[in-house]
Amino acid sequence: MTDKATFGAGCFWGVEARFRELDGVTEAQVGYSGGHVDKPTYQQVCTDQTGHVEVVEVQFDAGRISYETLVREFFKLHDPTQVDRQGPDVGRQYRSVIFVHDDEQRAAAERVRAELDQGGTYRRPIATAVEPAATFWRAEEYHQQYLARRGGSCSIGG
Ligand code: MHO
Repeated sequence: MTDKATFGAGCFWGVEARFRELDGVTEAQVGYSGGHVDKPTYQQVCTDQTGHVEVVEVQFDAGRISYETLVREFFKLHDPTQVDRQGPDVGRQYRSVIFVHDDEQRAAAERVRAELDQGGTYRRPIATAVEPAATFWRAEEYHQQYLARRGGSCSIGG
């Protein structure tokens, strides 16, 4: 059985590539979530006017990797203290957010966030939001597995 997890951590190209590397992650696709326009396009989302975040929707085998491990990887692959931006990419579409699919995911996400916030890992407070999952709109095909197909890397996560 596969479960679903959804994360926003800046430009979705690099985030997708990182999640795909994890054992137990069976699928990952990039898209937009959390906004107020149906079927948003990349151009629309780029304007920061639709309210959407660039996200990665991960399918995983909970028998091989736990949701909590995914949350920890999410924190590692970006800087969660940045507000409404990630590295050179600025705007609310790049904000740090965990879209949770049930109460168990919410509890795990909030627990890990609190632990890292209080554990002295970061010099600044964690800005990551934990919000209920909204409609996931799959991004245009040319954005799927972008780095794998094009080579190169994103500004985050090397
Ligand atoms: N600065 C990046 C953002 C792309 S990401 C899909 C670029 O335009 O190359 O938002």
